[in-house]
Order: sequence, then C-alpha cells, then structure tokens
Amino acid sequence: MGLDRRSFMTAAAATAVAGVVVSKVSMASASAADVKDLPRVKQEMVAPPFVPKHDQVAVGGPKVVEIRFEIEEKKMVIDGDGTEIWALTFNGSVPGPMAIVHEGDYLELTLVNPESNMMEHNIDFHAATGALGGAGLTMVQPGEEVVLRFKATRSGVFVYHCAPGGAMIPYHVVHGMNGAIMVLPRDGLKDPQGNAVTYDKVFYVGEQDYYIPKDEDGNYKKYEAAGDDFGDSLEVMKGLVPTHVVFNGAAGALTGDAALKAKVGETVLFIHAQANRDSRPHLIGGHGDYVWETGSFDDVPATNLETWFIRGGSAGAATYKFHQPGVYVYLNHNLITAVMLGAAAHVIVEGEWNDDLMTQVKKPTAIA
Ligand SMILES: [Cu+2]
Repeated sequence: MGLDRRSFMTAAAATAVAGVVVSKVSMASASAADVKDLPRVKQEMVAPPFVPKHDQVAVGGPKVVEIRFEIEEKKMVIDGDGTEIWALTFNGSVPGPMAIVHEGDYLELTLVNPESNMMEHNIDFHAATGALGGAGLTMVQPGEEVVLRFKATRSGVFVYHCAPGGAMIPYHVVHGMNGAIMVLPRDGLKDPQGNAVTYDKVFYVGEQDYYIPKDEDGNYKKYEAAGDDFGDSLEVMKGLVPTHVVFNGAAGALTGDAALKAKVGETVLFIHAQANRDSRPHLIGGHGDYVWETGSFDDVPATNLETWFIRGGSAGAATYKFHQPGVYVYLNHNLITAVMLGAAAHVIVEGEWNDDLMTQVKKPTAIA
C-alpha cells in the first residue's frame, strides 16, 4: 500500500507540474565566479516563534548564507480536542523556520526529502527571482536532496512554501508546508524620517488555515499515513471554509506556558506570515508603532496602526514598544477566526504599571 500511495502522489504532482518544467541549460550565472569568492556562513535554524541570531545592520560585505531544511511528514494534534493532521513540514514545524539575510546576500538552501517520506516536495521562495521562486529547480523525491542558491535582491519579509504542482500546491500549503524569511536592508530598518528602527526581539507568527474532513457523525477523521486524506481534504478545501485557523501549528501553541514573553521598554518585531488566506493582526492593548504591512522594507512603514492587513500569500512586519505590563492578546481581528478557530497568541509583559497611561478610577460597584 505504501508504494502505491507514494507512486500516486508522485504521478499526480508530476502530471500537474509538467507544463512548468524549467530549462536547466542556462543555469550558469555570469557572476558564479564572484559568488565562489564570497564568505560563507552556516545559519542554524531554530523553531518558530524564535528566529536565528542575526545582525540588524549588516557587518561587512555580501555573504553566502547556508541553511538546511529537512522535510518531515508528521502527525500533529492541532487543537485541544485531539484533532489530527498529517502535516507536511519544513524541519518539523508549522510554519517552517525563518532564515534571515541582508539584501545582496545569497541564500543557499539544502532541501532534504528523507526516504521515509511518502511525497515529493519542493520550495517556492517569494523573495527569489526566477524558476517559480525556485520551485522548478528543487523538486525532490523521497530519498533525494537538492541545493538551491538565490540572491536576495529585495528587502522585506517574504513567504516560502511547497508547490509541487496542481492541487498538490494548496494541499501541501494547507498541511503546514510554508514559512517566511527576512531580508533586512544592509543598513537596517528605518522609520519614515530615515532614522534607525531597532528591536530587542522577534516573534515569528505563522498563521495556518486547516481544512480537516469530518465523518458522517460530524467528527474529525483520522488517517493512517500522510496523504491518505488527499481526496477528503480537497472536498473541504473547495468550500474555502477552514475548520481551524491557528498560530504556529495548533490552537494554543502560543498561549499558556508557551506564551510569548517581553518586558516594559522592550521593542518587539512581530512577523506575521499567511501563505494562503488573508489575515488582520491586532495586538489588544497595544499598537503597531511601525508597520511594513506589505512586508517590503523598501517602503516607508505605516505608523500607529490599530490593525493591519496581511494579504494571503505574504508576510508583514510590525514593531511595538511595550509601555504597560500584563497579558496582551495578539490575534487575527476577525474575532470569529481568533476565538472560535484558534488564531490567537498571548504576550506576557513584565514591568511597572503606568497609572498615567491607564487607571481604574473606580472599581465596579452597584449603580448609585
Ligand atoms: Cu510539499
């Protein structure tokens, strides 16, 4: 059964992608010799909501930044009721890990599809130019690996996702196979007046919509292996109504013991990625001080936003300096999506309360 399933998954995707096969004839770049001379650094990937150590302002000239993604098809529980999905992941997390480079650097990815997987996969970097964002050059069968290098010519935060062709594209994306990278301007982020904007920490939030099939009794179905839900999933997906919309893989993944933590006076850069569906990030009790809503750091940031918009298939970034302690909720301000489907996180902020900014003048008492 395993082999049959694998050949079905492979054949379906191969047929769909046949029309967009990329010629490998002209791949030698004019600047290949120059790239060979650049310094190389390995960037260790960390699981979201955290991001790799990085310089906010580039030190030295362009580099080749090497990263490694190992594809993992794994069963994940996505809510408090034990609902399962056979997730398709980069490095085992939803979203996949964030790489950070500077404009002018090269990102060199080794994409590994272990023999134990069922399906073929690839990667489309929205930050990259050509070959379907790299998807045409990175298709790997189980048991294969591939190396792709692209030059980061545009600064901003950008989605990446698997795109193996046809219906497999949305299927893989709504099974978790997406993430974001950040390409910083070499001289760092700037406010509208051109002054430096710096941050103390980054929270990387990947919003994920899931479409879990139900049985005749209305219970979410469970499957034995990755890909077994293909037909059922497509039926739910076609309705465009997600059963779950969550941050970082599962409802509650960033609340309770896993809540994000900050201090009064700290500036946090929130990066919000949504590979498939529109979103409206909002920080209850706070604001977006500087917001690169479209994700482009080449654009002047918006300021003082209450809620911002993330187009499906993009990532955006916002800074906020915390002024008050307490528990903040960071959510999709479609409140049905946040409260009933799962798209909410908590930020626990420590520090001194400022009575001038807010005070409870009189506690609730009986109406006089
Ligand atoms: Cu995939």
